[in-house]
This record gives sequence, C-alpha cells and structure tokens, in this order.
Amino acid sequence: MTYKNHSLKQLQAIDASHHLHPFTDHRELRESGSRMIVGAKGPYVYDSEGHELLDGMAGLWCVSIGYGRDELAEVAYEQMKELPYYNSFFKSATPPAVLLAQKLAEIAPKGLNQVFFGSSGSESNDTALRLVRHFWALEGKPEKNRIISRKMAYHGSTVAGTSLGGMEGMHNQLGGAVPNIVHVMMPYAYELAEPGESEHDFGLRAAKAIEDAILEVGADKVAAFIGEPIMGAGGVKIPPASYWPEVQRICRKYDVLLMLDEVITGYGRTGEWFAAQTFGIEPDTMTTAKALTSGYLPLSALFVGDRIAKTLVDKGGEFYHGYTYSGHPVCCAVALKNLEIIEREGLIERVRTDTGPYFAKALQERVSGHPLVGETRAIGLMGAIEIVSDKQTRERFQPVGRAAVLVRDHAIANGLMLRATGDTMILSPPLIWTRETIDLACERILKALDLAEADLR
Ligand code: PXG
Repeated sequence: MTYKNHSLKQLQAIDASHHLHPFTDHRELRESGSRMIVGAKGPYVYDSEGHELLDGMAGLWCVSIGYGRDELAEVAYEQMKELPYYNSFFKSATPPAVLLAQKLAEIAPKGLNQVFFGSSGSESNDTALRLVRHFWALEGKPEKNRIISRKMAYHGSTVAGTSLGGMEGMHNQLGGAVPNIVHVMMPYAYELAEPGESEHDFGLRAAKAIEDAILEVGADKVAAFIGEPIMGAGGVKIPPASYWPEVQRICRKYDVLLMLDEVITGYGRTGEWFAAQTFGIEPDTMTTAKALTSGYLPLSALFVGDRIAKTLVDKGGEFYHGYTYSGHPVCCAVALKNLEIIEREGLIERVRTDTGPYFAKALQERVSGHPLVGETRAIGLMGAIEIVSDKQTRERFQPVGRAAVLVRDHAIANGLMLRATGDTMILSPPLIWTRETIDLACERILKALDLAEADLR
C-alpha cells in the first residue's frame, strides 16, 4: 500500500533517518518502524495499510469533537486569509484572541476571569509557575516561592514542566530541576491505601501529606500546590471524594495558592466544562490546552484567578513573560469554533448524563471481571484498567509494564487504540463516542485481554 508518492517502507526509512520522536526509545523504533497514521474521520484513525482504528485516546487526550470536522478547517482557512498572524505584545491584540478570552471567562469556574495564552500545556505551566512566584514577590513575600506537587504527576516536558511533574525517569534525565519544588504522595488508593483503610480515610491521608509538607517547609515559604484533578498520564488516578475538599481547605488555611492542571480534564472530559466544577475546586490558576482546540491546532490557556490578576495589574508593572504565539489568531479562531461545536452538540451534557455513566458501568460490568483485571475506574469519558496477575493479591506480572504493553498491542491489532502506562491501561476517547462505540471498545478490550492472557500464562 502506498501513501501519496511513498510506500510505507520508504516513509519508515526516512522517519528513522531524520525524525526524533517524543518519549521514544529511538533504537527500538528504528528496529520496528513507525505506524504511519494517514487519515481520520469521526472516532476512527486510519494507518497507511488501510487499518481502521477506533481511537480510544482521542489522539493524545485532545481530539474531543472527533476527526474530520470541516468547520474547523474552514474557520482556520478564513482566519489565515484575513490575518494569519499578529502578536499580542506591545499593546496589540487580535479579535479572535479577545473573543476567545471572553468565552473562556464565561465557562470558567468561579473567580477565574483572565487568561494567558500559549501553545502547549508545558508552556502554560511554565507561565503558571512564574506567575505564582511573581505574585508572592509583588505581595512582598519573595521567599514564599516553594511549590508542592505530587509523585507521578505530569505537568509537561519543558524544564519547568518536568520539574513540577513527579516522573522519576524524567527527573533523572534533567541534570538539575527548577529548585524549590517538593513532591508528596499521590491519591492512588488502589496501590497506596493500607489494608482495611477506607477510600475516604485514604483520601484524607493523601491530602494530609500536603499539609505535612507545608508544615515542614513552613507556610510562609510555600507559594502553591499544583495538581491534576485526576492524574492522567500517571494512570487515570481518580482521587477519593474526600481528597479535593480537604486539599482546598488546607491550601486556604495556610494561604497556599491552588494551581490546577486541567490540560487533560478540561473542556468536558469529566462531564462539566472543567473538573474543577466536577469536584467543586476553586483554583487560583488553571492550566488548559489539548481539547481547547480538539488538537486541531496547538493552543493553551492559563486561567488566572481574580486575586492574582488584581495584584499583577495593580502592582505588577511589566511581567517579562510571553511567547511569539501567545494568542495566535488562527488557533484562537479554531478554539472558538471548537467550543461552539461542543456546546451546539451538547457533548458535555451527554458525557455527564449518558455516555459517562454508561462507560463506567460497561467497564465495571463487562471488563472488571476478566482474570487479568484488578480494577476498572472511570469518570466522564476517562477510564483505567489495572492489569494484574492475581486479582485478590493485586500482584503484577513481571517485569512491570510488559503485560499492559501486550494488551495494548493486541488491542491495536484488533482495531482499538489505547495506551498503557506501567500496568494500567488508559482510555480517553473523543467526547463524540456513543453507547455503541463504547460497546465496540469493550468487545475489543476483552479480546485483547484474552489474547494477552494466553501469551502470559
Ligand atoms: N499537564 C498535563 C496534565 C498533561 O497531561 C501537559 C501538562 C503538557 O502539555 P503539552 O501540550 O506541553 O504536551 C500534559 C500533557 C501521555 C501523554 O502519554 C500525556 C501528555 C503529553 C504527552 C503524552 O499520556 N500530557
């Protein structure tokens, strides 16, 4: 099968010669060759060999409205003809950026009325880190600059993003992280709850780890706590219901700012515009990207709370920070259209009242009984499947990660794209999935589990 003027083999050879991929073992990839994705429509992607794959990851947690939306292409085309680029520096603005900022303030959780644009979640978290430290300096407390984060958190891949995140492998390659960032335990009951400890109590204990860190460092030195409402890349770790209210209480008690990273959970994934609304969190900053444009173009928006914004405006002078593509007019125009489609098609409401609950129930009733499955969990259209060798003891196959990769590879071979992290399978499908798509995904997951079990036992 050929793609345009190149065969798959030719493209793979060129890829191996010139293209360094993100988060990839390059030698291994050179041996296996890349899967070439050449097209997509609705919930499906197509590879160069004509295979149709149901995309259980929405690209990389981003293609919420599905593929092949002409409206987004049209609005990008129109905006490019009208004004392909202008910056937002030096007192300039463009209408798409202004109108998108207004729209975002309208859908934001209470108290977030300003946005700062970038091109990626990583950039946006860099902005957030600089902003909260700058805030405390402007408040006359420059020493209040420590950030508390969590092990296994993912906040991006720039130096600041990696430092904020809690991925050990990434830290080990950093050769020096941004200083003054402390990592505490994550709210992952499946592995970290003590025998007999209730979910509720575990959630409070995981929150108390933040308080302990604040007390150890000294509240007058802690600028902020940063967290994903649900840890995504770390394995769709849905915290117990007791966790976020307690985190919020602790942050307020010690006047520690709450930085929420909604790069994955934003724009409807949990059945509200933002997971902050799902969990009742009132953050001081909120990082978003990915589904803001459904991934059609790169764009991020950092929401800034009124307290920080007021200080920045009243006392800040010039904030020496920004990107060439902050508020890119084409990306902003595409984002506006994307949000319009999400609203027009009632996708968030559908996730909240229909497909979300159906998805959780399908995983629970059809998948969790499989001998390889320790637990399934889901919220909105975001789910996880724990792969174990023993359901009762929760023992994993050795080496850790191999079993999940087997499941993933069988799933892909059977027409479902999903992701493995450690021994956790992750699903984060487009919000356009219907009950029928969920049924189809479950069938393919079960088939992949059966095939992996045959390999493993
Ligand atoms: N915060 C969170 C919570 C993320 O999930 C980022 C920040 C960084 O966004 P950018 O746009 O800079 O990539 C992310 C990104 C995976 C995977 O394998 C997840 C992400 C990126 C790449 C891979 O699950 N999340």
